[in-house]
Amino acid sequence: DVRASQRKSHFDLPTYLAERQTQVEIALDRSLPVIYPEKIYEAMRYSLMAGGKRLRPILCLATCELTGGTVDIAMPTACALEMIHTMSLIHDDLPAMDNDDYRRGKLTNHKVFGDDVAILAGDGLLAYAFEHVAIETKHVAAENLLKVVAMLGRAVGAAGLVGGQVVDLDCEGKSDVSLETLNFIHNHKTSALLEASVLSGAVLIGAPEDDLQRLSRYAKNIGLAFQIVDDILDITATQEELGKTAGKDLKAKKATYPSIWGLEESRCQAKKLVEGAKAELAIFEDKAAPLVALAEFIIARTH
Ligand code: GRG
Repeated sequence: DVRASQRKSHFDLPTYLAERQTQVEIALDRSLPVIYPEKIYEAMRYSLMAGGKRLRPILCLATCELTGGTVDIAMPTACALEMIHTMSLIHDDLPAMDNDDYRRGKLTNHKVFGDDVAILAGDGLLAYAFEHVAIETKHVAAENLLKVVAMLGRAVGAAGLVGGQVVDLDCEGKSDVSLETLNFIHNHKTSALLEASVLSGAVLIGAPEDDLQRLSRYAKNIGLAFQIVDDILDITATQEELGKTAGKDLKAKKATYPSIWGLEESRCQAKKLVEGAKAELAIFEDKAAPLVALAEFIIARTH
C-alpha cells in the first residue's frame, strides 16, 4: 500500500523527539517545585532538569499512545521513570561508585552539593517517583496503576538496577568477565528500566498480554543494543581521544562487548537486535512508527 509506506517514510523522528522532550521538560519542571528545605529540592532539581535525552519517558508515552491511551495518562509515569533514572545516575557518580565529576555536561550532583546531600537527593527522587505516579495518574484503573507501581519497584531494586550495579561493582578491574555475566549486568542495569518504560505505558491502558509480550521483547532487544553501541562508542571515542592526546592514561580495565566480540561483530550484533526489535512491532503497522524510529536511532551512531 503506497499510502502506508509514504506515511511511514514521513515519520520525522527529530521533530517527534523535540516535541516530546519539551512536553516532558514542562511536566518535570512542574512536578518538583522548590520549597523548604530548599537545599534538597535544589539538589534534586539540579540533576532532574540537567537535560538528557528523556528516552525512558518518551518510550512510555509512545507505548501508551500505541495501545490506545494518551500522553496525559502516561505523563506521571513518564516523569517517575526519569526521576528513577536520574537518581541512579546521581548515586552511580558518587565517589563510592564510579566517582565521576561530570554528567550530562555539568558537574555531578555531589561535586556541587557534597556527597551527603547527593545521596539524599537520590533518595528523595526515588521516593518522590512513587508518590508522584500514585498521586498524579488520572483516568487509569487502580489495578493497572498498582501493576505499574510494582513494575517500577522491580526495575529499580535488587531484581533490576541495584542487582546489575552490584554485579558490575564485583567485576570492576576484571577483563575476563564471561558473556553471561556481562549480559546479566546490562539486562539489569540498562534493560530493566528501559523495559519498564516500554511496558508501563501499555500496562496503564490494560493492553492485552500478547502486546505486552511483544513490547517486552522489543524492549529487551533495544536495551542490549543500546549497551553494545555504548561500548562501541566508548572505544571509538577513547581511540580518537588517544589520537589527540597520546600518552594519556587509558581508562580502567573493564569488560565490554567489543572486548569479547571485537568491534565488527559487536556492530553486527547490535544491528541484529534492532532488526529483531522492529520485527516485534510489525503487527502494530504504522502506529508503531515512533518505536521503530527510536529503535533505529539507538544504533544510528556505531562508527
Ligand atoms: C537505584 C537505589 C538505586 C541505586 C542505584 C547506581 C545504581 C544503583 C545503578 C546504576 C544504574 C546506571 C548508572 C545504569 C546505566 C544507565 C545508562 C545506560 C545511562 C545512560 O542513559 P542515557 O544515555 O542518559 O539515556 P541520558 O543522560 O540521555 O538520560
